[in-house]
Amino acid sequence: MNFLKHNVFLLLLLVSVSSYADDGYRLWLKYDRIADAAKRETYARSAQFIALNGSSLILKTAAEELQAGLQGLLGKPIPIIASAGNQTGGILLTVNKAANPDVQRLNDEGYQITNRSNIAIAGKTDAGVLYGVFALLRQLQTAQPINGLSITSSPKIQYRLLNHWDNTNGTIERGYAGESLWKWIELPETIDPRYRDYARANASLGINGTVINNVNASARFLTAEYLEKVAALANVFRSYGIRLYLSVYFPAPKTIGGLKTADPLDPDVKKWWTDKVKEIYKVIPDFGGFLVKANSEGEPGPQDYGRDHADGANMLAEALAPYDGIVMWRAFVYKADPKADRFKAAYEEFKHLDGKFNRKVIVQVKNGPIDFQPREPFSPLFGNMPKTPLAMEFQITQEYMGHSTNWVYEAPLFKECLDSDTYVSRKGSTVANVVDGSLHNYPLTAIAGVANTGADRNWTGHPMAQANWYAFGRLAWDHTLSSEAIAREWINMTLTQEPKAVKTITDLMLRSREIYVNYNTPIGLSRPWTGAHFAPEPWQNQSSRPDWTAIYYHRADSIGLGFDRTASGSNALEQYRPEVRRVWENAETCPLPYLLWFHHVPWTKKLSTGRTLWDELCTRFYTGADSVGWMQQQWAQVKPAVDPQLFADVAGRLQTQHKEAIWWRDSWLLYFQPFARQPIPSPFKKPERTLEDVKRLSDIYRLR
Ligand code: GCW
Repeated sequence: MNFLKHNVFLLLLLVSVSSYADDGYRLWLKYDRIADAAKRETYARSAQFIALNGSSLILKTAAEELQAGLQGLLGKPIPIIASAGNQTGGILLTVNKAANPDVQRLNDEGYQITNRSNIAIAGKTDAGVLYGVFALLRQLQTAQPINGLSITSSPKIQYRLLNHWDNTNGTIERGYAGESLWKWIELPETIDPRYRDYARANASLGINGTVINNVNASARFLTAEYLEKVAALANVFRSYGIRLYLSVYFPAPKTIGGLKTADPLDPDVKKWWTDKVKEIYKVIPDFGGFLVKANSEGEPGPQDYGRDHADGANMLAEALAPYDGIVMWRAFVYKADPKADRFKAAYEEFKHLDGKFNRKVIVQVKNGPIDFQPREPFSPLFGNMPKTPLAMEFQITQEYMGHSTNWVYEAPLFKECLDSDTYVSRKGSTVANVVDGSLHNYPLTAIAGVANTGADRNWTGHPMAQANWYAFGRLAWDHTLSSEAIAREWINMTLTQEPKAVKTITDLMLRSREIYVNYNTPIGLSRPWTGAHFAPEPWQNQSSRPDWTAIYYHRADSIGLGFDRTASGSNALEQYRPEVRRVWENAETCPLPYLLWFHHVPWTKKLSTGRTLWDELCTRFYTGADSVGWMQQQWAQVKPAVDPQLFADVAGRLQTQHKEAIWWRDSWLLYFQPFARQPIPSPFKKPERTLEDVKRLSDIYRLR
């Protein structure tokens, strides 16, 4: 009796845990039992066993993931068997190299899923099968029909990576979800189970690589002691098809190698790197390669020795030559030149090196020319380096996007860049087609997302920021997916399947980025000055370098606002193709979202909306901030359909977001108003505080 009581209690506890306290840890891989019994039964008829044809590490992972997922969704155990024989109604996992012509058409990591007498998941490699397993689970998780299922899918980009800006001391540069996931002190002896959960979340999206340390790199990662720790992580990631990469500190041969120089053309330096690479592959046989930030923001690099980026990158590529590893060399560079336009820097330093890089080098370019702003035009390097593979670098972590208190769904931002037309050779030469290699026939293709993960229980700080990790991974696999489709998928797997709530949350997500831009940097404003990248400080005019002030970017004066990048200004527009340039260089045809990126516009100028610049700015800032109120109302409506703990968490963050949106609005407008000499137009009520008030607030936020 006691036993029974105890178990009933446990059962109740379990039920209440699974239906009420969602701490977000399980991400989109929840696998809760499908509530609809008929649906469950239909699925179960096609999932009576898993036949595993093969024994590799990754195939084993695939079978186990499928088994665990089905057990959860169907509520019963599914056996893994070696061969189906004549049995039907099961799931076959096969690496199919020769037989099936459809599989032949896949690329190495692609998969095919068919459902005839059995569900067959096939790929050319075991990784393909693993991705197929997650695709099938996604079908079931999102309640899709599986009868007659026939899906083939191949990733459009080869290297799909997260970049972690994690430091040896456990901090994360621009991380808003707690400390680093990697516990360097405990490694390699203690393996936190979370490393595996991290790997499976990534693999479920098709992410196949991860750079585990900050691009502002510590040389320590290349020491034998740290390599042992790093190798322990690689061992975990391997079974999920994820390769590990390291960011390197360019002068490491000096700092840890005892050499007098780190000159990339010096024979001793070359030898040091060759030996180091050998040492790395001894402990990590599938090591992915290096990511390098050099001669950027004070990081040393080849230019310190009179060499260029290609010299530096090629030296590392040569050291990697005997192995299957690559170099991702970042193009995020800009000099402290008061006369220069930071916008032009990457192009100026890299364009002339096109064709000079070793075949193992990919140049990694941020989506925009400046620095992960809420909205930027695409970097002019895309389309202008036909002989050098370019990787896309997006930022998932919300450095300029309101950290962990602002709900911003980033897929629309990623898509806006990927879908931009570079006009390289014909209409339709999108940035995505540059990055996926189809436009210039790149031999290597890559996409990276600066991770938003940390040791917070829910991984990403803001629970809704999980969707940004998700969206990055899904787009890295297939950039043609729509923001809406990805949002729906994620919501169905993660939050709720109640149709009205799904619709409401999808709407919220799709509008969230535009709302943020409106109260943060409307009409093409930007704000990449130093500090926490959080407090709005348009008045900031002092710094060690001009491009680390606010006034450098917005250029407000008594005439108008915005950075003139036409021929009468910095002429950055000349870096784009004529078709792009012609539209953007004319203030009449330049789309409003980019206007202040390229033009210094008079306060009184009438814009296409019929309002003057000043009135338009006010309208954007006010409606943007008010829209957060709308977000709050919408969120309130989904309360019955989502987990209470999650509901309360998001509701709290939305309250903060609202406060911050008003703060942003007031700061910009109170600062600009004396230049514009205009009243806040009706129907908007003028800010209740003064410029001094908001300045004080910013100071408080900057105090550490
Ligand atoms: O956006 C800036 C960040 C730096 C970062 C740098 C970069 C890792 O403020 O924190 O450094 O970009 O991308 O290298």
